Amino acid sequence: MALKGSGMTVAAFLVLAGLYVPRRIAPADDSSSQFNITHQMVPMRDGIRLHTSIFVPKEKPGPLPFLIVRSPYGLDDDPHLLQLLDTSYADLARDGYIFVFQDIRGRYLSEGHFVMQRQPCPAGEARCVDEGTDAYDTVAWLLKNVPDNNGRAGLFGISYGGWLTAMAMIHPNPALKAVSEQASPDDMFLGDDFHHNGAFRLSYAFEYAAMMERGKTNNLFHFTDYDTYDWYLNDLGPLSNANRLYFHGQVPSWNDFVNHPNYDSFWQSQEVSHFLTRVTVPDLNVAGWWDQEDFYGPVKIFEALEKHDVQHWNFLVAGPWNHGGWAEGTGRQLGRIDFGSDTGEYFRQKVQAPWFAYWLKGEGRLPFSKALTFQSGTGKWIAYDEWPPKKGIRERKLYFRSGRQLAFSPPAGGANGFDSYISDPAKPVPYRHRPIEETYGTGSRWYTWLLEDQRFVDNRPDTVSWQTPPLAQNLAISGDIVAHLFASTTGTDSDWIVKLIDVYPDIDRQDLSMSGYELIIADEVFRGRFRYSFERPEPIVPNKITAYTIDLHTTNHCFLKGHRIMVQVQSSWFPIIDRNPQKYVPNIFLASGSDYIEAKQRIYRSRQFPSYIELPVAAIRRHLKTMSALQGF
Ligand code: PG9
Repeated sequence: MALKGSGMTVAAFLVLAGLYVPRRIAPADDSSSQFNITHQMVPMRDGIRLHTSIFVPKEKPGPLPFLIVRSPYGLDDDPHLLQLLDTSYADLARDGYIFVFQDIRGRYLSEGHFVMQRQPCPAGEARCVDEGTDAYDTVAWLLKNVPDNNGRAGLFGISYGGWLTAMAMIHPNPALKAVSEQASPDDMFLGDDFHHNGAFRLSYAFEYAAMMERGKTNNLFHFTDYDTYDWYLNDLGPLSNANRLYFHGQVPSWNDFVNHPNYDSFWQSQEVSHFLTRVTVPDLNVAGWWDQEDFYGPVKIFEALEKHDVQHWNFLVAGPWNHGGWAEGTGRQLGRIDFGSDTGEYFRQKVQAPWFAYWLKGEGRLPFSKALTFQSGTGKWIAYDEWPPKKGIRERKLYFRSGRQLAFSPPAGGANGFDSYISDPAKPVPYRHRPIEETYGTGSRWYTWLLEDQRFVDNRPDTVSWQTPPLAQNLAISGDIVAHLFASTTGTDSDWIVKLIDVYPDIDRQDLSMSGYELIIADEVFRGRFRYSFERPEPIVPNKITAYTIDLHTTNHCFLKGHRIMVQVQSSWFPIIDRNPQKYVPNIFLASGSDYIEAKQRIYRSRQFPSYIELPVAAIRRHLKTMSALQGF
């Protein structure tokens, strides 16, 4: 089935994003392929053997470098791998590499036991194995056993594959000469797949744990409702029902979620960036502005490495993509949004392929020097010498004002300036248009939900919106966005969801069907109990005006003349985020139905309590060069 605008099949997308529901296909006809394919069980240092497929190009004269992809989602399907080499990896294949695809420990055809994001070995434990040692041993084996290699290896992957790449960087095999971490999670409590700011990513975490930990191959959960909004609300109900009715303690990650509701050492010790205290190998970090799974991760990993980048080996590319969207299709369109050029093809041809060729073959030159980000709105690739950029950026505060307006001048009114709504956990705000198909199910619209038109909620009684008048001129933001809310609730816990939105003109002459479209540019949820500390949550004092600082992350976007800037606030985003009971309980995973109560929310916009969004407004800057200027494209 084609995903709108990209022409990619869901199955192909799942492989690239790392997630692949295996299909049985007839074996590859080797004779017609451009590769000699062999399958090996490669031994690791503890004797466990990993299933590894090696594709040596028939027509490319060696010696060649290796390009390795490691995955938990099943790399045992040669026709499919050949299809990838013809599409996603076509530019790399054209340059000539020995491609290596490996099932990780405990998954698909590999031996051993799978552990969700197996932790790196403690220093000095010689017998310990982890994903880094497995990558190390794989490179060593390949160098010795595959003829006509040039002694260099590269490793790359998306999401889980990106995380495996990051793990391999901690103590890399000396022959590992370049890696590309793409959409790796960094911190599963603060910003990636399983939680955001302590708010639990219910539908994702539930379905992912069920898929990964009930067998050696992907095993989708069997829903009894097509619209999982209904299922999570009525069949599951409070989170305490998950083990009682469905998992029965047999899904290890679910037990971890229940046993670690706060940011304790379990989560802290998994944070990827704290392992990255050296840049051991050149790394191309890749992120998508509309990544529905792991946007926080690649940016944090880039930032962590940046502190140690003495050799100038750390790079960032961010573009108008969803999770893994740079890897297949043209990348011109995502959901309803047309970005004006083939951004995915551009990345694969002009960035990824030359970048690997430079490090692994010593050919050509680097396509950019530090960060390359796509500015949505204007549709331009811009090269920067740092990210977030500082030169030419002015931090400006966009204030919530009366009459549901936003303005760059602060409100003048007294303490009573606020807007309010009722948040009722019995009727949570859907995070995307219903029906909400299961995440990785047939026909799922999961992949583009962050680009859905937000008009579907802006007239709900439990959502509040403020907006500017139509802009008199373009306004570009490049860098980090932060929401500062002053809010109160009648409850003792609350979620605050903030969305920064680009509202298209009331009548859009360029494309009438886009008139009034409300496109999310930045967004985040914050679970109120963690406002002072993620380690030690505290109840909110009912009706007390409380300050919240919510990181809306980083982007490069131009609000065009005639568009408006909008901010929406709501207190539920269901079922991607579990319902906050709104009554403080020590552990929401153990809450019962009666703990879920209605609350009256107020968002203040007065002189004393001015809620605002901090925006990195970019001046028109002469020192910046677009990619076309840099490369003469
Ligand atoms: N987002 C997926 C994931 C990565 C790492 C851990 C858990 C889930 C993925 O697409 O691989």
